[in-house]
Amino acid sequence: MMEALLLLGFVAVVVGTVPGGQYAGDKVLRLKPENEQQLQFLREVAHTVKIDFWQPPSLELVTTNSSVDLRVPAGWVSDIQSQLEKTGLKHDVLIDDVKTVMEKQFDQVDLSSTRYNYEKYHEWIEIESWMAKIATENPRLISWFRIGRSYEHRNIFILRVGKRTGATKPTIFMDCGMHAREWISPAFCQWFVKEAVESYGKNCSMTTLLNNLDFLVVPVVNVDGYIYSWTKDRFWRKTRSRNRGTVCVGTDANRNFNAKWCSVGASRNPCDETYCGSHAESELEVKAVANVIRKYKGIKAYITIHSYSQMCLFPYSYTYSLTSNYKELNFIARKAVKALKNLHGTQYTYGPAAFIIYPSAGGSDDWAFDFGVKYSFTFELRDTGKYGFLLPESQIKPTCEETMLAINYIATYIANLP
Ligand code: 9B3
Ligand code: ZN
Ligand code: ZN
Ligand code: ZN
Repeated sequence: MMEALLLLGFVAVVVGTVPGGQYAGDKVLRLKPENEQQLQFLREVAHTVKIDFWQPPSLELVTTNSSVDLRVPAGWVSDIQSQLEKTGLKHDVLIDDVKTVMEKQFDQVDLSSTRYNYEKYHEWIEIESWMAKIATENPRLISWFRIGRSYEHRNIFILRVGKRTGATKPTIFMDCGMHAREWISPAFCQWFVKEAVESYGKNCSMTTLLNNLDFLVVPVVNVDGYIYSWTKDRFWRKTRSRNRGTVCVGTDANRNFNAKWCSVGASRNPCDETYCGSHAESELEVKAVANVIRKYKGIKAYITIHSYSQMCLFPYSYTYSLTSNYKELNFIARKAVKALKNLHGTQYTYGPAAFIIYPSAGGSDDWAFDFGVKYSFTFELRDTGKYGFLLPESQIKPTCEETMLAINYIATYIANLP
């Protein structure tokens, strides 16, 4: 018995240290519950097994006929698959072995040791020193500030990108990395800043944009979560703040904004992925973003970058009501996804989030909109589930290039407003 325990302990240690080892044999399944009975079955499974909801991020957001992507732990796969058959719940296997795909994620070789490689995913320390470097090397275009501290006392930085003119310019606020596991998001914010400095004075449309607009870019909002997704749990979504009366950690930053907070599509249970927090803006990271938007004069548009699903969303999420400028937002979203598609044919859906994904409150785009930033968008970048959060590095470039076209469309629209 003692030997068995020792062996178990040994296995646990080994599994815990191999990167991705803890996910060996895990599968990602896609299913479509078609009736209440199948939904009930899914609830029971989720109750007994710690399955990881990828899309949507929690059980509460699952409805009949919506598609659900789940990561099922290796030990439960055969059990759950056979139960699914019995219930008549059809499923596709999106990822056959999570560990294998996790390794494939880093499929880009680093050819240059001197230049920052924008086609790779970077850890927080690299991103932090990248910010300092790009800001000091481009003083006429970029300045950086600390906008707050994370729960674990790390600095949250913002880059202001745009030609210094002395006047206050119309400004576009863009944030990335609100959800830890959505790694393509910080990669895009970095790509955007790179494109800005490399194209200024060379590319006509980017030069005009930077002469007439400022961009406020937060490359990683949820710094603690991002680090945790690199070091402990690749599929971590929330912040890393401790909760009272439970061992469950973290709050969903995109349910913690003060927009009909926790009224729908969010959970009061700290153990859930969509936990809305103890109160609106309980998270320092959320407060930091909201404070900038409150205090900074001239913010005309808000853009937040997430993944995955390939969508361009706008308010509202917390209600099925349409905004007063619905027609204009829908027009902009349609044109933005059209521009995006032109490059590699990538298809995006677009519309008010409540209709297009799921109704949920406390989101940053809804809050910014109600605060007065009437051009407010959430992007869900690539892909549609083949790799999900494990989008390979070889897709960073095409993803960022096409997304640039959508952002460029929105920014040009804002610059040309009367
Ligand atoms: C969610 C909300 Cl609450 C919102 N206002 N806009 C977009 C979303 C979708 C993201 C989320 O937080 O679930 C996708 Se990762
Ligand atoms: Zn790196
Ligand atoms: Zn997200
Ligand atoms: Zn997402």
